[in-house]
Amino acid sequence: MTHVSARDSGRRATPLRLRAALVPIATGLVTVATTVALAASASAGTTLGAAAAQTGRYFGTAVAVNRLSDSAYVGILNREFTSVTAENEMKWDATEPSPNQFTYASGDRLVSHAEANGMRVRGHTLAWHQQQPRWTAVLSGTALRNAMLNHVTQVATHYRGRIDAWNVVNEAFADGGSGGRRDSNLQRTGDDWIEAAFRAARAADPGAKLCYNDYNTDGQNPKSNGVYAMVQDFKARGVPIDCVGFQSHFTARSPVPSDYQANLQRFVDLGVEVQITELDVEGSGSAQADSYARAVRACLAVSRCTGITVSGIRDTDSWRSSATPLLFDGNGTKKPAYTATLDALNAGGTTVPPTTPPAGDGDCAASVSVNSWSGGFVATVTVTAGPAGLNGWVVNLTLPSGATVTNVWSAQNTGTSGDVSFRNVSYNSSVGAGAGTEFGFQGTGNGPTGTATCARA
Ligand code: 9MR
Repeated sequence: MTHVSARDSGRRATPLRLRAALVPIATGLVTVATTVALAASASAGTTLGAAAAQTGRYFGTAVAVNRLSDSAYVGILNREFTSVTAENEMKWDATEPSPNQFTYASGDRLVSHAEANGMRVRGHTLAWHQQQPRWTAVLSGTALRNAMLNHVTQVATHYRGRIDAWNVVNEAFADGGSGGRRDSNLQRTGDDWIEAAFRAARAADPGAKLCYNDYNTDGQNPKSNGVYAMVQDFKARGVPIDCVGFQSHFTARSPVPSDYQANLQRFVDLGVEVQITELDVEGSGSAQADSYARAVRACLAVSRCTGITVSGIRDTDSWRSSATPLLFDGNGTKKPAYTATLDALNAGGTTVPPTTPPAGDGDCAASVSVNSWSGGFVATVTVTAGPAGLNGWVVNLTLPSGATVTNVWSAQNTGTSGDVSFRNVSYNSSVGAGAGTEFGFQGTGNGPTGTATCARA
């Protein structure tokens, strides 16, 4: 049994709202890119989300789900932001309070809110040494490794098709000069725990971008060098990693590093996307505003720095509220840091490429299971819809030479050898957001082993 999965590479490169507006007038990805560039020079965005969208980026915030009943909070959230990250609600302690007993109510509430408002979701976080449920404390070795992998699989499967990017592993590197891994119960299960988590996440949700996320990695230093070496190694060995998140918690003692942009760029040069994931800046007034602007400019100068997330909305929402680190004060009034951020976004920068290979994801994902015998095979293909759902889909794959399709069910094929495409039939054209449908085919020769792509049709 081989398992092949792949994603179309166009989807959330451009934020949903902007994409919806562009689709009717754009005939191809190149046209989309041109249109975005023109939009950037034609008018300034009046919200953070709209301003970031001009260069194909999202602007997100961490959300505490219990604040979704605060209308002032939700008003700012819906007006300004195009992506959300659960502040605590998708962590291991929140989602699996007892072994193999999962509670998704709070996380689901956030994902539904995001979908209803055209926002993307960054999942946070599948495997972390902190905020683990109490029951993991007595586990070690294989038992802990298996518990972690089950957690990753269950949670990523639950949210399959609804997550733009997962922070699969959070904060696994040590502070200080070693450049090595942090000691933790997960680390003590073996150095390969991180790649095992990434492989499990990919199998569970092939449409989500998979990221490593950490703090104090914003500039080039021993810790970020350690993460860099890991990403380089993962890329060389085919471990699925698509992105690196830079938390970017800045204080007077730990300001925006002068080589921030260069550091983001060196990771991009390894073939991953980067994102700023928990941006906040201790302080006030113009000093704080300048730091925000510098951080935004660094991301916008890196074409595959695809989005920025701040650590909350109002200073009073921050888990370190005494540092007044956010863009809105406790009354929801825009601070100088807000204006500096908006201005920096409107000043433009590189445009995010509309396709983000190799880690992009599509309106849908196709994963193929192949059962082979000598001389023939049966392939079962699962089509999973993205957050917008589907009303028609097409899956393309390539058969190895000598293979021929002899029989197809629940889809209509064009071609029987080489490049073959499979379209929905009438009863399975409509697939709800995050839901899946299956079709299959039988053939002579060897079954497909390469990537299968799925697209809206
Ligand atoms: O914002 C989170 C706060 O509400 C929690 O009390 C805290 C507990 O560890 O975690 C905060 O978020 C962390 C994030 O998940 C990862 N990066 C560092 C943040 C502070 O630890």
